Amino acid sequence: MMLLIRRAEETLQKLFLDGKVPGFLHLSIGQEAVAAAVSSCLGARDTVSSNHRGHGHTIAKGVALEGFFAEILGKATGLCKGRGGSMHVADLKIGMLGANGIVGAGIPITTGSALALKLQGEGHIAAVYFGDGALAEGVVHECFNIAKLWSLPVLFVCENNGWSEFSPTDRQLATSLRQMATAYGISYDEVDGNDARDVRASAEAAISGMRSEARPAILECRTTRVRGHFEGDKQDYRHADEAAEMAARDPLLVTRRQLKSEGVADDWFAGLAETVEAEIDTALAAAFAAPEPNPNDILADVYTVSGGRHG
Ligand SMILES: Cc1ncc(C[n+]2csc(CCOP(=O)(O)OP(=O)(O)O)c2C)c(N)n1
Repeated sequence: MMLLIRRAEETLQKLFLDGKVPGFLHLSIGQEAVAAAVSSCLGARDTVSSNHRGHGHTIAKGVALEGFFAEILGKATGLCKGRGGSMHVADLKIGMLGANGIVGAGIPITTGSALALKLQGEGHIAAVYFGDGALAEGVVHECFNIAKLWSLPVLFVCENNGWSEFSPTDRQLATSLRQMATAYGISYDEVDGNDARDVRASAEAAISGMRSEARPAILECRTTRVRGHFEGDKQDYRHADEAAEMAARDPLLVTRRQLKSEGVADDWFAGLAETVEAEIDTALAAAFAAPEPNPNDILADVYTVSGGRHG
């Protein structure tokens, strides 16, 4: 899964350079272990939502790659008819409530979903991925409060990569997520977000508890944003030695080292790379072959303030 996410994003990166991707592109390269490990603990009826760096979360939840690429390329067959693009991919069929360009906005959506899942009483949970930049948003506090007060099964997954656009976290946050968790009485764990096994062990423990007894949990994953805030960001605000540190902590290499030490052969990795490549090639070819949206449909699914509906 981590390799699929990495290769899908590297593919998008090239397409963006060729001018084939409309809008902005925020890549999650270096953060793949969080999405892959958390999603490996989720079932089809569990829900997730995400932020502007959401490709990995969407792919890990099980999106059909063809519709995913078509969406980002703005095609009519995209999961949101090509209207959302990279920052707003949603697919309710798989429980993906949406990526979101507004920092922190996925958090109340997911908390609401957790309330619905609790009322259904079938043990499903909701998970939300957000960055450390969201921690200074007021809505985070409101959701921590209500999730604790109403015992909602929501897993708050913070991908703490130390950056919020071009500012380090400590320039904008007066406290820490650990202290916030203590203040709200929500169970909390901090893991190495670049070690998929570490993330999975913690997510699994939290989620299994949440299924039997609805309650919130917070998981803080220390991770690395390898690319700039968006594609094209020159990153001249970063120290040169950060790149070497990030390379050593690459989550794909961490997992590869773990598997190799357990005897997994090089051939297996080569076979996996081929399978992933073929999957991406097939999906991308279909997305490119898909039709552009019809301009006559521009008002379809648009709601007006007067309550009328076009289309
Ligand atoms: C409410 C709101 N404020 C500001 C912005 C502009 N903005 C976009 S991304 C971002 C920083 C996000 O940092 P973080 O949440 O840590 O995620 P990361 O990019 O590090 O993955 C900001 C401030 C926004 N999109 N929404």
